[in-house]
Amino acid sequence: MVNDCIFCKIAAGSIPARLAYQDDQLVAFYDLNPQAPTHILVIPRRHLPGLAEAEPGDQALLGHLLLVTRRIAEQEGIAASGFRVVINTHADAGQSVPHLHAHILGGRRLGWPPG
Ligand code: DGP
Repeated sequence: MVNDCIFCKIAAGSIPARLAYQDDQLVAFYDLNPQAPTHILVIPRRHLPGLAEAEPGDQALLGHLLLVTRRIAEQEGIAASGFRVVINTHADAGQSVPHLHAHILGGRRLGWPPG
């Protein structure tokens, strides 16, 4: 837990969020500023600043996270119609919260390439 990290606080339950999924390693919650009809963030409970800071020892966690995004897409009813998983990493990608998070986006046709 990093004291000034908003996502650590959401994982700990000290900042409220509408949860979509949780287990012993991950928490998923609806994005405050949704960019699609379904927009959910999946984070590890343990503070990890981002994908660029992940290490070989995080392999199982990252694999679990990816499979959970699919599970949540199924739960939300967007697995068949299509969904996108995005991990913004560092400034050029627009990462604004330095705690690893995967966006799950769906429920409409998503443009490509992204802006
Ligand atoms: P990124 O730009 O990839 O770092 O995405 C950060 C996302 O986090 C952004 O879409 C808005 C969301 N967000 C930021 N603060 C909060 C919060 O307190 N609650 C929720 N539910 N989402 C938040």
